[in-house]
Order: sequence, then structure tokens, then C-alpha cells
Amino acid sequence: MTAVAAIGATPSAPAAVEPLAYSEADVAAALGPDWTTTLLAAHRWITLGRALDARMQAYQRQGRVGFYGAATGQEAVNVAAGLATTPDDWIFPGLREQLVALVRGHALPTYVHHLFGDARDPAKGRNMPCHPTAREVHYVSMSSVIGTQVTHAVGAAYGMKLRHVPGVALAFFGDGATSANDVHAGLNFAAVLDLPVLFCCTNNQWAISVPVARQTHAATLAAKAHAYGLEGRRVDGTDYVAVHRALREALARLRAGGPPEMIEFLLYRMTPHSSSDDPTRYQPSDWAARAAAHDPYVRLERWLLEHAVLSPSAQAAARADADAAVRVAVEAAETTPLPPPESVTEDVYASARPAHSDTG
Ligand SMILES: Cc1ncc(C[n+]2csc(CCOP(=O)(O)OP(=O)(O)O)c2C)c(N)n1
Ligand SMILES: [Mg+2]
Repeated sequence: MTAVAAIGATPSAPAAVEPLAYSEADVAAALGPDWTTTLLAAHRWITLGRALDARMQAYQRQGRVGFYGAATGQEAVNVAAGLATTPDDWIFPGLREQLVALVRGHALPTYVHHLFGDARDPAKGRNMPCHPTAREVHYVSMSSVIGTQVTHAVGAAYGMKLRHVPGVALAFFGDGATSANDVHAGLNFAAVLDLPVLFCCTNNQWAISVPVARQTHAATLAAKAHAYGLEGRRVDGTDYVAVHRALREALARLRAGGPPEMIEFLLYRMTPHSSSDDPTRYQPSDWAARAAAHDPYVRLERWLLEHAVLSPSAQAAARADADAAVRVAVEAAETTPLPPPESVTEDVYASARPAHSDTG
């Protein structure tokens, strides 16, 4: 069994955290005049993501949730994508982008109903936990088949272009997915057809137990875009300001009719791949310390506290509010019945009792 963070735990700040070396003027230039509002919102959302991840990993161990894939360490990308996109955009996620849906307006209790697979889960308990669908915020249910969401995103963008519908399709995929055909077909089609797609590669340096150095000999994953004639940039995915700026600027170029682009977010997977994984069997012993030094939450929080944008009492309130929101959502889910067995054929057959099931 793998250790998980205690519920609601304050992440212990390691001594050697890489500081965010920004002046306030730098941040204003990167994020615009509302930068304090943006950063405080980002801090609250990341706080919620941490509370959700800690609690759900513990609940999975208690047998209350069937499966969970944490996004701990990757929240800067998710939250910035949620804040930088507009309702017109479409999100085609991998395993760890649920916060994007929440930031875009998907209700936390609805997401938690999905995690518990109860009668109020929009997918009626039929999808694996952590594979939500959030139609109202253009968040498309992920497929567990690695990389397939990338061609889906490109197809959606092609449809948007043909119909003259505004918006950008954001395709999220991991470092491991860059070895999958769909990523390459997607990059190529998007380039040739000049589609509004932003390829967002979350390089957390592991594809379950395979380190990125055994995935590719390329110096960066962003370089994969260059082969298809596209712009590809690598960004520090644990630096909230850099991530938000990169997304904001790329989305602005795409909205102005620019070609598709790829951003590689270099970050650290701070948790097991999923609740089915034990990274102590393959990660080097210093990995956790290296990852902790690049914790995007601690890096952002330290900068906010040092620049008096966040007060210690607001920091404590953000944690308490996040923990309470998760508790309330869990209570609602655990008191909601499971979907009725007869609902299993809803949305599948025209009638609840398909003819071929009638043995009489
Ligand atoms: C086509 C396919 N091959 C293999 C798997 C098994 N598998 C599930 S997750 C995973 C690793 C994914 O790594 P990465 O793309 O880096 O994403 P991460 O989980 O690190 O976010 C693999 C190989 C799969 N689901 N689909
Ligand atoms: Mg990975």
C-alpha cells in the first residue's frame, strides 16, 4: 500500500523550494491589470484541488471510491487553463484535468457524485471514477485509451472551423502519450488543416513506471511539434505565472486566427500514477524531494505571502473552505442512492427492455 497525504493536510513546505523570482511589475506584465484577483483565485482553486486529491486518495484506500488519479503537482496548468479559457473553448482532457472543468464552472458536488458513481452522476455511474463528463462547460469525457482525446480535439476543431464557430480546442496529454499515434496524427492534421487547437502536454516525467528518458531521445517534447511545422514551447509547469502567461498568449494568438501550437509543461508527478500504482517500486529515492522543491502550490503560496497579496488568515480560510466544500460534497454523495439497475439501458436502447433480452 502506498502512503497518501493526510486529509486536509497542509503540504509541508520543504526547505529548498525553488522560489518564484518575480517582481509585482513582472506579474502585472504577464497576467494583466487584474493579476492579484487572478493569483488569489488560482490559489483558492489549487487549494481545492489539494483537498480533493488528499481526501479521494484516502477514500480509495478505504474502499469508498473505486479509483482515483491525482493531479497533485499539475494544478498550475489545470487552474490556469480553467481561468484563461472562455466558455466557447472545448476541453479534451487526459486523466488529470478535472480541475479545468471545476474552474470552468462544473459544480464540485456533481463531480463528487461522479466519483462515487451514484444516481446523480451525469454518467449514471457507468464511467470509471475520475473520468467525468461536463457538457455544460465543454469538458469531454476522457477515454482511458492513451492519446485518443488528441484526435477528438482535432476533429472538434475541424468542425468548429467548418461551421465558423468561435473557440479553441485544448488537447491535454501526458509525456507517455507522445509515443501514441493519435498525438502525431493530431498534430499533423491540425497543422495541415490549420485548426484552432492548443496541444497541452503535461510532462510529469513518468508514464506510470516509464521515465521520460525511456520514452524518447528528443531533448524536449515540445520539439515534436516542430516536426509538423508548428510552434512548440517548453514552459515550467510548476510556475503558475509562467503557465498562465503561456496559455493566455497562445490562446490570444489562436483566437486571432493563428496556427495551432503546442506547449510542453514540464512538471513533477507528486503522487502515484493512480490508486493502482506503487511508485516506490520504480522511482529513485530522491524523487519526492525533487518534486517537493517544485511544488506549484508551495511556490505560488510563498510568493503571495512574501508580497502580502495573501494574508496568513486568508491562507487558512482557503484551506478550511476547500476542506469544507469537499466534506459537504462527499456527504451528499454518500447519502445518494446508486443508480437503479434498470437505468443501465437508458441512453443505449430505444426502449428500456431491448427485444434481444426477452428470453420468454
Ligand atoms: C493505448 C494505451 N496504451 C497503454 C495504456 C496503459 N496506460 C494507462 S496510463 C499510461 C501512462 C500514461 O502516461 P502519460 O501519458 O505520461 O500520462 P500521465 O498518467 O503521466 O499523466 C499507460 C501506458 C492505455 N491506457 N492506453
Ligand atoms: Mg506522464
